[in-house]
Amino acid sequence: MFAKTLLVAMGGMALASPQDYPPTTVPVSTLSTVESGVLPYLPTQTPFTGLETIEGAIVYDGPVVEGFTGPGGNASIQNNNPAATYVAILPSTNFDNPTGSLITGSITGAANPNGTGVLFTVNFAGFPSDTLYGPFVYHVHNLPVSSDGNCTATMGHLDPTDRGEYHPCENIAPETCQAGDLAGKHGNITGTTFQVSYEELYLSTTPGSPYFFGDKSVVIHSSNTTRLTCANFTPVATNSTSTTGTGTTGTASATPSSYTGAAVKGGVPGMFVAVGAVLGSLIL
Ligand SMILES: *[C@@H]1O[C@H](CO)[C@@H](O)[C@H](O)[C@H]1NC(C)=O
Ligand SMILES: *[C@@H]1O[C@H](CO)[C@@H](O)[C@H](O)[C@H]1NC(C)=O
Ligand SMILES: *[C@@H]1O[C@H](CO)[C@@H](O)[C@H](O)[C@H]1NC(C)=O
Ligand SMILES: *[C@@H]1O[C@H](CO)[C@@H](O)[C@H](O)[C@H]1NC(C)=O
Ligand SMILES: *[C@@H]1O[C@H](CO)[C@@H](O)[C@H](O)[C@H]1NC(C)=O
Ligand SMILES: *[C@@H]1O[C@H](CO)[C@@H](O)[C@H](O)[C@H]1NC(C)=O
Ligand SMILES: [Cu+2]
Repeated sequence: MFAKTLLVAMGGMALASPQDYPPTTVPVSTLSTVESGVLPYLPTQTPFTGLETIEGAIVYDGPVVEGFTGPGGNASIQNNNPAATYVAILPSTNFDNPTGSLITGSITGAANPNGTGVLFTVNFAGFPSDTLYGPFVYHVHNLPVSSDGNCTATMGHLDPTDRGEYHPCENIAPETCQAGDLAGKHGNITGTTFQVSYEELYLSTTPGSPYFFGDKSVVIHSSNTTRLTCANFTPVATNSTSTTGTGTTGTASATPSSYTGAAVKGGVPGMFVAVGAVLGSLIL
């Protein structure tokens, strides 16, 4: 079932509209084991009677636990990031559009010029009623979107420390959060448009780093975790003299969490290679 997602040519894909995708029905499934990327490790004394998930994401979070981390400990600040910029442009058809409101826009991540972390610029628009469907959340997900635009196939959040998502991210301690949990660290989406810029210290522009986001995707969810739309990050050509954007080959070294209907974690065998292409004269 992973064949489609393992060999995906990323170049220019975010610019192409996926086919008119059949609306998905998103059933709630009960996660009955703690051995999942969603809920990796709980203290043994914690009673666990199962948890409702949609597409592998928790519908109702557990309690905030100050300083909670997964077995990988805290995320580390990403230094020496090479100059590179990646953009994810939302497609012209949303994956799942229960509200009829087309979410558009892009998210751009550029290595901080001093090498520490990534500077993100987020420009999203077209959100439906926040009261009815929000707050909306967005994350970097483990795998790129397949060519049919299926956001479910992006699997779970980029989570190199294996924190899981049961205990919500505390934005005052971003190092404890899933590296890909941008909404958790930098704020949810409320309102019909969303424009924000921030420095994200726990993502990398180094291909092959477990914290590398440039060959992955962004997914936007409604408050019940339904995946509304998604797009791949692709390299943007820059005038940098580094190797940026010249057909960069990104290799994911972390084993992505794998979500089947029941959100059970399994290994995706082998590595996947995403072939990037130069997106010249892209206007942001
Ligand atoms: C992670 O960081 C938090 C907050 O700074 C701290 O309380 C906790 O002890 C750290 N955990 C580990 C495993 O280093
Ligand atoms: C989740 O919310 C969407 C609207 O964002 C709605 O269409 C869908 O039915 C909800 N799913 C469940 C399982 O409640
Ligand atoms: C780089 O700049 C950021 C502020 O944008 C700062 O937080 C960080 O410490 C700086 N890193 C270095 C290595 O100077
Ligand atoms: C989308 O991908 C998921 C996970 O790979 C799969 O279970 C589902 O059937 C796919 N949906 C469609 C409509 O192809
Ligand atoms: C962000 O939105 C999610 C999903 O709607 C919600 O569970 C969470 O409590 C919100 N977080 C904050 C800090 O408001
Ligand atoms: C990049 O190079 C092009 C063509 O050489 C030039 O027009 C443009 O101003 C440069 N952009 C930056 C940010 O230096
Ligand atoms: Cu997500």
